[in-house]
Amino acid sequence: MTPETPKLIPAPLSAETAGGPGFPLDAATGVEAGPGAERTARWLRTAVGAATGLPLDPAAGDARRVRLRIRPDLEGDEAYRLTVDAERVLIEGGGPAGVFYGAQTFRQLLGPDAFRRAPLHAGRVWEVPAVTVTDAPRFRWRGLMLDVARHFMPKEGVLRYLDLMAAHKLNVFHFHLTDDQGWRIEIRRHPRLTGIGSWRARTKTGHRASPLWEEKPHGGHYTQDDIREIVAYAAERHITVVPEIDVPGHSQAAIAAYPELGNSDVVDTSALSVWDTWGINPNVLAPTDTTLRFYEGVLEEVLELFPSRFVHIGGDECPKDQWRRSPAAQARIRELGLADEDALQSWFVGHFDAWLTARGRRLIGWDEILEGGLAEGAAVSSWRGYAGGIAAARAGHDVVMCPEQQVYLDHRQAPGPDEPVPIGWVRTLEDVYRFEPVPPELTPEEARHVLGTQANLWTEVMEDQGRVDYQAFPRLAAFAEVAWSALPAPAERDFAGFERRMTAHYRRLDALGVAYRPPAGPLPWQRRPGVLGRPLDGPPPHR
Ligand code: TNX
Repeated sequence: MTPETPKLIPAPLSAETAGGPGFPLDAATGVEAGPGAERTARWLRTAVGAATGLPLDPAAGDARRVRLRIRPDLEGDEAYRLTVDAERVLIEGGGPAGVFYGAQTFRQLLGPDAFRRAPLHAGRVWEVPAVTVTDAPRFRWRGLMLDVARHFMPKEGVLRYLDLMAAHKLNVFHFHLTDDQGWRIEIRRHPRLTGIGSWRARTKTGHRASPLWEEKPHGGHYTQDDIREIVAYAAERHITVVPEIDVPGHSQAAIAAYPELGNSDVVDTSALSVWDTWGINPNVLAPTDTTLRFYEGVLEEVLELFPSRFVHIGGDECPKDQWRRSPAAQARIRELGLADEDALQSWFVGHFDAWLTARGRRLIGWDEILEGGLAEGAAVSSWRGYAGGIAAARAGHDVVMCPEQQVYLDHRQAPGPDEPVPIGWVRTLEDVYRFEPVPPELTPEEARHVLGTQANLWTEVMEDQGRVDYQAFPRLAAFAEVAWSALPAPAERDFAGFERRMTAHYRRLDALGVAYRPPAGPLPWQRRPGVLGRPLDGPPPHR
C-alpha cells in the first residue's frame, strides 16, 4: 500500500512519501541550528515546545536531532527542503526564511495537536511521517491587510494574526492604521491623533434598511512600544509589516483631532468628530503646507518604527468636492499650474513619493493614485478589479493584486439569509481558490511587475476577533495556496483536492482556536438560540 500523501496547506511543489517508519519526537530529541537558522530553532522550541511539552534542547539527542541548515544552492531565500526518515529530520532553506517555512511544514506533519498552545495530555508519542518535501513560493508578496481603524484589534490579537499568517506562509502584513473612524498609532509630536482621534462615541451596526447605532464608545490605539513589539514579533516570523497612513481621504479622525488639517474654508472642521458610520467620507485633507508638514512629521515617526521598504499612503476614495469648493484648494491648483482636482491629488501623492524615496523607502497606494498621473516610484495595490494593476504594470510600476471581486474577505461567504454579513456580494471559498493574481492580459515582461497578492480584511462588519476569524477562515487558507503554490490556471485547479486537504487543516485551525466558518452544518450562532445572522443587504451604500 502506498503511504498517504500528507495533507499540507499551502500545497508544496512536491512531497514524496517513502513509507517505512517515521521520525519519533520525544524528550530526547534535540533541535539544532546551523548559522543563520537560529531564529527558526527558537520559534520551533517556543511553538512546538509549547504544544508537545518537549524541551527540544539544542544539546540533546546526539543522533536523533532536528537539524536546521541554510543551503544557499536552493532556489531562492524562501525555498526549502524537508527530509524526514527514522533517523533524522533535516530542514534546509535557501535562506533563513526558507528554514522557517520548512519548520512550518514540519509542524503540519506532526499533526493537528502540534498547533495547540499546551499539550492535550502528557506522555503522548509524536511521530513525523517519512517524507521529502521540496518547496518554494510562487510570489514574494503574500499579504494580508488588516483594518484596525474601523474596529480596533488589541495588540495580543494582532500577534495572534501574525502567527496565523506564518502558519500559512504569508509574509506581508499590511497594517491599516488610520481611517475616518479611528487613528490607531501613537505619534509623539501630535498627541491628539490618539488622544482624540482614537475614540468614537458610537458605531453604526445596523444594515442599510434599518441603521442602528451602538451607543457605546469604541476605540484604542497602539503605543510606539506596542508597535515595536508587533514589528519584532513579525520579523521573528519572517513577516514584513507595511504600515498604512491613509491620505488625503479617509482622514476624518485626524481632522477631528487637528481641525486645521481639513478644508476649513468650506466646512467647520472644528465641529467634526471621529466618524461613527461607514462609507466614503467627504471630509478630506486640505492640500496646504500645514498638512504636508504635519504628515511629514507623522511619517518620520512611522519610518523610525517600521523598517519596511514599502510605506502605504492609502490614496483611496478621496472625494474632490471640498477641493472644488475651497478657494484655498483652488488657489493651490492655480499656483501649481495643475489641470484639476485629480491632478491635485497626484501632486499630493507625488510629494510623499519623493519624500519617501529620498529616505530610501518606496511609496505604495491604492489604485486611485493612478488618477491624475502616477508618481514616479509608486507601487499600486489594485483593489477595484485588475484594471489599475494592469495599467500600472504596463507603465512599469510594481503591483500587488488584491481585487475586491476575489479577495475582499469582508464580503460574505454564502448567499444564505443566516450569513452574519450584510454585504451583498458573495465570495465563496472556491471563488478565492480560483483567484489568479496575474491577469492573462499582461505580457511576461509586464507580469514581472506583479510583486504578488494580498487578501484584505476591512472590519466595518467585524467587531471582534471571532468575527474576524469567521470572515478570514477558511478563505485565507485558499488564499495562501494561491499566493504560495504553483497552481494551474483557475479552471484547472483541483478544488475537490483542496477540500480534501482542508479536512486536516480544519483540525489544525481547531487546535489554534480559530472561529472559522464551518464548511457544513449550522453556523455558530444557529447553535445558540437568540443569536441570529444579519439580513441580506445590497452592496455597501457607498458603491
Ligand atoms: C473600500 S478598498 C475601501 C475601504 C472599505 C472597503 C469595504 C479601499 C481602498 N477602500 O475603505 O473598508 O471598501 O469593502
